Amino acid sequence: MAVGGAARVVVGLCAALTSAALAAAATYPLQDLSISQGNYNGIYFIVRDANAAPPTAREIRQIRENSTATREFYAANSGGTFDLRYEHVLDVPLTLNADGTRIGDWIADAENYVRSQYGIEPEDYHSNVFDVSRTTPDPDQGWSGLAWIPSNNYAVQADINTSWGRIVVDHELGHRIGAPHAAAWRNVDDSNHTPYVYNFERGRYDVYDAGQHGNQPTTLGVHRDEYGNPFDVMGNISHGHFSVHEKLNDLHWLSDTQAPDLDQLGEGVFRIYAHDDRAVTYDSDNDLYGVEAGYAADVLYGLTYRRQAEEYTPHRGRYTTVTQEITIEYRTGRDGVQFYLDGAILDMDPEGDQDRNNQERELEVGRSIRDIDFATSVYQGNEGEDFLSLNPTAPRRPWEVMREWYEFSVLGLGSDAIGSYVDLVVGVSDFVIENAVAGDLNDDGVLTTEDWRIFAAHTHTDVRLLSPTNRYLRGDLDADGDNDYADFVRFKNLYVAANGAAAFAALSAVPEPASAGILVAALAVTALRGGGRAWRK
Ligand SMILES: [Ca+2]
Ligand SMILES: [Ca+2]
Ligand SMILES: [Ca+2]
Ligand SMILES: [Ca+2]
Ligand SMILES: [Zn+2]
Repeated sequence: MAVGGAARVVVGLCAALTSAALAAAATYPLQDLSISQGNYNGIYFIVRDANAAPPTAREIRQIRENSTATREFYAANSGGTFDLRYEHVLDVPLTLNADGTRIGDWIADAENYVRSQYGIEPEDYHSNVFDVSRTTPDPDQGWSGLAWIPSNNYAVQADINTSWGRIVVDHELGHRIGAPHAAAWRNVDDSNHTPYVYNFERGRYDVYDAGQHGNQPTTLGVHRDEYGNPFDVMGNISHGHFSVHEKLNDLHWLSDTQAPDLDQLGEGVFRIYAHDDRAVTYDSDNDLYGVEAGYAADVLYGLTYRRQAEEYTPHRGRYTTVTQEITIEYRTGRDGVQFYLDGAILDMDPEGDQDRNNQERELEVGRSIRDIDFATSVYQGNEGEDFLSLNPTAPRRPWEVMREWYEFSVLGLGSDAIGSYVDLVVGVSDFVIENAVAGDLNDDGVLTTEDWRIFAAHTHTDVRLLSPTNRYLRGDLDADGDNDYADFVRFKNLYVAANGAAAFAALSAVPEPASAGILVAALAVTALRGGGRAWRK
């Protein structure tokens, strides 16, 4: 564990990279690199009843314009590595049922029509987009759009000329290239889900109450809402970018070096750039959409790590160890960082309510969270199931599940030539430090002259760039980012309480903070917090 080490500040790195980023030429997709990277052609099928009027030239022009919006969206998302143009926008009249619904194998009929009437092979194309807005939905049809995986087919029932229709077509194309739904962890308390927290003092589960228990991103029985991410086109409502988790794992638009494993980096201050602010550009000679500058190779667009936690396993009647994947990202214009657990966004913000559309999910600037504050013991509730009916055993305490953990503090926002960014402080803490004697700055369990030496050595230093634990270990006992007179008062009171006034007086033999020395006579006894760390909630 590296708590004692100086925090590594990697933000300075960026100055050198700026010029390189500026010099970089625009990025455009190459030919067919993979399903999600390359320059592709698709066919847009305008499916209609054989007796209805064919689409007008104006309607086809409108579809072309809408496809431009899709191409720009995908250029920005992919960092200029994916582009799908509709090579053909085709009128496809089919015989429909009397009520306007589609008959049995209508996709095969539509493809065969294109083969026979236009001499075009649909399977030679990356995407077959079926616009079925001119047909009637089936009575039990639950979808606005649908992708058949694996195949190149996806259908859109929504009107492509509306903003909803454009979300649907971009969402279905997302499935076509490998993206799953964008989920969220939500502590919904309704007829389907009852979230619980474990009351360690009383040895029982209590129904979660935000007012009483504070913000908890993953209560027991939490709902993993499959479409619940309000920022992501693969959720249900927005036209926002794919998440870093998807760009990394499913779409391969970002690499492991751009969203690296935090376990390999360790503690430090990390500058994470927004992954959703690439400026789009168009190459008219080659009819290609790309971006003015692709994702920079040597900056961070996110962080990832894996950790061991426990999950309740009903058929075993106990908690079992699981590996979780955490992803951290920043979106431009947001006021903090977003955390994802196994690809689903966590709610790190006590603001906002339980509405799935609420966008208060970030860990905001100025706030901190520890790894053990979320999801050390989890159970994903099934719809209509009450977690307590499973007679669950007690979870372990968070620091028993995780003996060592990260703590995150969001320092601030900014922007430079590369883009907008957030600075995130990452520290490591562990059970020993968490439970140590207050004022014990060398973490040996006792308050001695050695702790005073450390305190004195850091007097009047600025420790804001350190994690909460490392601030504390440098004498910032009141957690306001410095080691100053107020911290001295705390240290003195702790020391007197532990070793007596005479022992503290004897410390004058060792170096003492200058201003504190002057004011020593004026010290009043200040009410002390109980043994815990000042930054602890
Ligand atoms: Ca097809
Ligand atoms: Ca907020
Ligand atoms: Ca000590
Ligand atoms: Ca302080
Ligand atoms: Zn979907």
